Amino acid sequence: MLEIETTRSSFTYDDTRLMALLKIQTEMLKSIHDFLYEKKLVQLMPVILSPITDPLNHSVYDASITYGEQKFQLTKSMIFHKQLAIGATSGPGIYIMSPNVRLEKETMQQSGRHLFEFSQVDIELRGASTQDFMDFMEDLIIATLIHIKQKCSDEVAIFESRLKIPSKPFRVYNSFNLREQFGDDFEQIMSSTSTDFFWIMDYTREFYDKEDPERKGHYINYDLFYPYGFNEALSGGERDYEYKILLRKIKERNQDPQIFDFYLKAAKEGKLTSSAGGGLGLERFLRYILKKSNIGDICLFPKIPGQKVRI
Ligand code: ASN
Repeated sequence: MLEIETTRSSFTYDDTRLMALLKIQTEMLKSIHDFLYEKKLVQLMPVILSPITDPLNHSVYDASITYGEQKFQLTKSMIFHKQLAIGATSGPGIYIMSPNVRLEKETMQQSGRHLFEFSQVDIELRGASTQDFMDFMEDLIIATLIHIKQKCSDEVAIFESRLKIPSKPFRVYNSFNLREQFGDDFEQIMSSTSTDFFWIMDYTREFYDKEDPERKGHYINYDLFYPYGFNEALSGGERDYEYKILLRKIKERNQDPQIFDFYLKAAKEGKLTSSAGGGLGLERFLRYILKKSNIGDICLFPKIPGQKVRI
């Protein structure tokens, strides 16, 4: 018997449940890899330390270290590496099984879906539009759920979860309209009242997401949501990649362009290109598959904000 103390409660797995969990996780990862392989995407190794990382759209504690003369950030997402890699390679796209560290505020403990160390499959498609990427991800989600249903029905049953295979296309909403209708908690309200996956478009976000050239203050981006209250699955967008636009947006956010010098130099030299992408949280996908309200219950070694880590 292996006992794993997780978040709010002390959840104990016996061997059967732990092995079932890990088998489902293994098949989930295999299915994602197989799907991306079939689509001829190439895989990059993860970057864990970098002079720059995703500035994110919400505030987290600093996670930087100094090595020699240089300061590094622990990766919050590999967005800049994805853009540089897409600019430097050919083919339809790239992906990374990317470990990310985001030192979330303690209040995030209540969400049931936040880890301060987690992994996402981070994907970027060359020259893709929003529609291309959404279509691609819907196929990936459906293929993976079908695969798990075929390979792991006994294991899924142990968790008393039922897997419904969604059909395409998923419904699409606009964040401004939803906020007007439901207030600031619109994502949770929508997710809790939905029985199918859905997209929300047009979030005011980081400088690398593409601003709509025809509608100032609007963005060509998206989040994917789980039904039954499981909330956010993925965020991403089409990208801005032109030097002047990136520089303007960095300055508008009072960020220091100097910090992004290498990335901006690449943009100035025309080495970035048009793409769309996003990151699907892997622990969150597994949590949804097993319908666990607490993400700590599907991780062997969870890092829950505000909770002491034992190993
Ligand atoms: N991976 C996301 C993207 O591609 C960014 C993120 O995780 N914040 O847009």
